[in-house]
Amino acid sequence: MTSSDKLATLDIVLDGLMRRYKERVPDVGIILNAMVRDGIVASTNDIENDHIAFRTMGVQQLGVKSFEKIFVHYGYEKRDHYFFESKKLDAWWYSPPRETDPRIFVSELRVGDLSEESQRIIKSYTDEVTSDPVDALDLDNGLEVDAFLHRPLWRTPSATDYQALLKESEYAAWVIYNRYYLNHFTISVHNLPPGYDTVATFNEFLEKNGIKLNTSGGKIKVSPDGGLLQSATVAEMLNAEFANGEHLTISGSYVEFAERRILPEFQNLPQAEIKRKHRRDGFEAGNADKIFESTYTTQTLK
Ligand code: OOG
Ligand code: NI
Repeated sequence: MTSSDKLATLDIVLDGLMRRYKERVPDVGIILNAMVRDGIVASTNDIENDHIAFRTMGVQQLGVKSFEKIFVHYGYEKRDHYFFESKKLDAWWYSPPRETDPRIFVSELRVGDLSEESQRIIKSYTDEVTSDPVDALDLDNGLEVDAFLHRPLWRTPSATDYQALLKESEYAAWVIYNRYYLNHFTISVHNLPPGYDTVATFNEFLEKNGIKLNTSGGKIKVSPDGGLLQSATVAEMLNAEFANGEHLTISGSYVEFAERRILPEFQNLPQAEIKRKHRRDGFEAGNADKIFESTYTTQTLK
């Protein structure tokens, strides 16, 4: 495959992710439509996707080292590692092959750090996957990869197992049910017109449109260098069907907003010359720690 074929395949995979995510998360349509209605963008195609995020289970045959093979194949490069001690998570971010593609943030539950009981529950599901499922995929077939990302890896969980996991790790419960569904996409606000080009002003627009924001650590999460400002919606609640036809209302996915400020060394460049590479890149552990809570009951039940 040539690299342009790989990029065409990446487009199929990203389109598939966004299509199903929009169906699952009504806030996406509400926000995009309001942006067009208010003339913030001429069309939704003009909205920059800063990054997308996935969650994984850190067991032998799954986790980041399995999942990342998909996007590394399309030209993504693995970058910094982040560690979240109290949430028992590791994460990495990946820089994209094209400036117009989203960055990718992938986290992984440190399953071995959980109680014996939670490990037993998780493994009763993940043990159904006996070898790395990504190795069995034809990564050059975009539709095959799209189908993989939206098909169950293990049996439908029981409501009891979901609730038991929720008590110890809300992240574990989220992944047992939602698997590789897109966790969020992120609107870059810094290239929007004045009045909407900061997280602070964009949050006002969101709240005027009835969108509920994650308040953990404050609505605006700011990196210590001041260059990366983020906010996020509270996850959409789903009426989810569990084993034996039981139903529970659980967290699905959410939407994030990012403002990447121009790096000090490029402060004097004319506005028209500013590209992605002139702005604060990467992620920030302190911000991420709070953004994870967009799917936690401390936010969704408030
Ligand atoms: C990811 C939370 C972190 C960011 O941009 O720092 C994050 C998650 O909720 O899985 O999205
Ligand atoms: Ni994010």
